[in-house]
Amino acid sequence: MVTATALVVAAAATGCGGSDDPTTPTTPSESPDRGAAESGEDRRDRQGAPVGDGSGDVQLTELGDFEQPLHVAQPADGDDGHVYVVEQCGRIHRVPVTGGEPELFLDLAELIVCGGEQGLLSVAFDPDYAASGLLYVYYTDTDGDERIVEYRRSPSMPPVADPQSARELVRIEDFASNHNGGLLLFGPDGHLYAGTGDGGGAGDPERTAQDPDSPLGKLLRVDTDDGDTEVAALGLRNPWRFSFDRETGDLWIGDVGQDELEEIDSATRAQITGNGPAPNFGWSAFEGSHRYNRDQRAPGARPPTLEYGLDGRCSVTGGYVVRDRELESLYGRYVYGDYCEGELRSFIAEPGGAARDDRALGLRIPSLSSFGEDAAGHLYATSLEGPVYRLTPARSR
Ligand SMILES: [Ca+2]
Repeated sequence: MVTATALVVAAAATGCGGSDDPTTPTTPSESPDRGAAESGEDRRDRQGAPVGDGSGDVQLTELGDFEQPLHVAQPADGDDGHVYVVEQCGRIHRVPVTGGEPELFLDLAELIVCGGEQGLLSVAFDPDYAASGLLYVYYTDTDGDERIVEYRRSPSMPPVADPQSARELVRIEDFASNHNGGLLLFGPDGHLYAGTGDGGGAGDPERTAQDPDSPLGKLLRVDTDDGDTEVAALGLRNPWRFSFDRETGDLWIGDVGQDELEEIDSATRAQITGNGPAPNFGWSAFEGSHRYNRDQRAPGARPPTLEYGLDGRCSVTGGYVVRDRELESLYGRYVYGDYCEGELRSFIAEPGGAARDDRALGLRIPSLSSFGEDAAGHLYATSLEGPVYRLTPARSR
């Protein structure tokens, strides 16, 4: 049962763009090109490989019902057919993909503050988790600061994380309850990446996003040995969810916007993991393609791959480039959605270029809080109202 109050609270969870600066009127931006239908022969990626038409043939298969779920992950070995569902208020459940009773894997409820955009925000498993038993969580602690902490699996069956094994890698002081980033993912180079928000308030008040010395407003590369961090990308407002294309290693970020524009940013694998300058996505010199803080400069800022105005939508939920061969209509397309509207959409994924053929899939998930991908490339989506889904081929008629 979802009450109106719960929805209002939930609406803040992903950094609802238009709501955090009441002094600035929300001005509808001009409607960005959402992509005209293209002929079949144009539906190819930059390597010339065919991609899906984005037209459907996909259904939502419910995995279970949880308390404010906002992330799904799985160790690289598939963990005997189990995925892990993260609940905002601090619990991680180990869940059979084929259905069945969830097992409580880790409970951090006493360590975190939960509500709005705060809480336990993601889990990532060491690429060698089967042998090492190491996993990493990102949460806002009871002081409202961000923490990245390592845990270790205990030898029990079913497996659980040992709460006594906590080893703090990163602690980031934060000045406001919103814009906390929150996703941990291992990249194609085997390093741990973390998305951080600009700290919060509205309009980048501390001017953190373009400050190379601030850990806020960044994509950070985290050394899991000593907790050292490097800036992998900057100029981000609240990169709530990002992903790496499992085939190309390219980076995709859903960066939650301020008053006018939600944006999806991208960069190639080489631009993120190579030795060149960290890609700059422009905030807060720019909101999407619009100039924003005129006292800020963003040298070499990259325009968004896609931006959209707040016509019933409020907060982008970044997704994945689909590499599940069973989802033929989505193959090679970037799937994303909006927290408020909940409509799943997709476009042809070419990092650095403008989105092509952006279109609705015909599925809607209210309070769409996150996407997730398992070790085999199957896609999941969570609703903060409870359900967790796997995207599966539509049943034959
Ligand atoms: Ca914050």
